[in-house]
Amino acid sequence: MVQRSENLQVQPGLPRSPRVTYRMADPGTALDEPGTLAVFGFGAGARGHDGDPRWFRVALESFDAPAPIELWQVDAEISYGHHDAVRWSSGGGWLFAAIEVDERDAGGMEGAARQAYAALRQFMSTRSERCVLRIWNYIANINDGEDDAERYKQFCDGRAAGLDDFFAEGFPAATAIGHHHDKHLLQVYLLAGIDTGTAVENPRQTSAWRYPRQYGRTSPGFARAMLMPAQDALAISGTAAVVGHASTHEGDVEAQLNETLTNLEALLASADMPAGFDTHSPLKAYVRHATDATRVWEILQRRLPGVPVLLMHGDVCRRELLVEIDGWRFS
Ligand code: 3EB
Repeated sequence: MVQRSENLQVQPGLPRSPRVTYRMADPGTALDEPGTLAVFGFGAGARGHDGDPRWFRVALESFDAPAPIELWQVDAEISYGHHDAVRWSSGGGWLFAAIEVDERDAGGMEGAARQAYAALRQFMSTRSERCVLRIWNYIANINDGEDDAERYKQFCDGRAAGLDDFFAEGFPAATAIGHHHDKHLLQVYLLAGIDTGTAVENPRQTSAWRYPRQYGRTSPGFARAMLMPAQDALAISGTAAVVGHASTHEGDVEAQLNETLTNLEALLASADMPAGFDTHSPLKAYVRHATDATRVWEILQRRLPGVPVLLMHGDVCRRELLVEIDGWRFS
């Protein structure tokens, strides 16, 4: 549990978390708005402003057609630029940084992960917003390969090598999802700030960095969620039907989704957040099989009415897992 005197209190003096919203809008219009830190498009059809480092096209298709864009916005002037292979923007004490690596330029999956994380670590050492709170990883064909040669496990090895001791004081919240857009493309982006957040674990789940050896040589380094510095939002990591360290309900997408929702509720309770999600809690549901999308959408409509959920076509990092949810809970 997060140590706090009573209920969750927004911490005065610390910068409010960026607002995260989905919107049916033109990316150019969103980029022109004051305080826009980042704008995300989804899928091959997303058209943005490739010259603007704040524009990022996620290599996953949305089941919504046309897909909305995602906006990160703060109440501050924004600066942006490039630093070697990293593109970034900053304002109000917040930092967005992103990198894309072609695996062919890095000797494969493990090398690409090492290169991406080493580049981000090097870039972060030049910044004052040094506390990485949340990271997203989109990985081609994540479940290809057997056992320790599975690409997700190679990714975990390379990530740890590239990070070195960067997260020695604690892991950020994270997502790692597979895409099929371009088989050589690794995408990594992050949100960092000046102040530290509070990592939140889920009492129903073994912490990922303590997963036993069967899940790979290198345990995945991420926290289940991150309470933002001002305690005005919870950044929720990719959450699936994992109980303890085991995958549950193999082959049953509906039961996996219910277990995932139970995990999300446990996480909110663990962070002292009010139960449930609302219209200001943007979530993403990643669905492995397109044939499950309608079923997942129907269940989410019923269980999370009014909650903005972007339904994405993506592979969870264990091949038996059929659905995963991540996102934000603003207080
Ligand atoms: C799990 O519960 C699902 O490697 O960064 C979720 C979130 C998962 C992040 C990561 C992996 C990662 O273990 C997998």
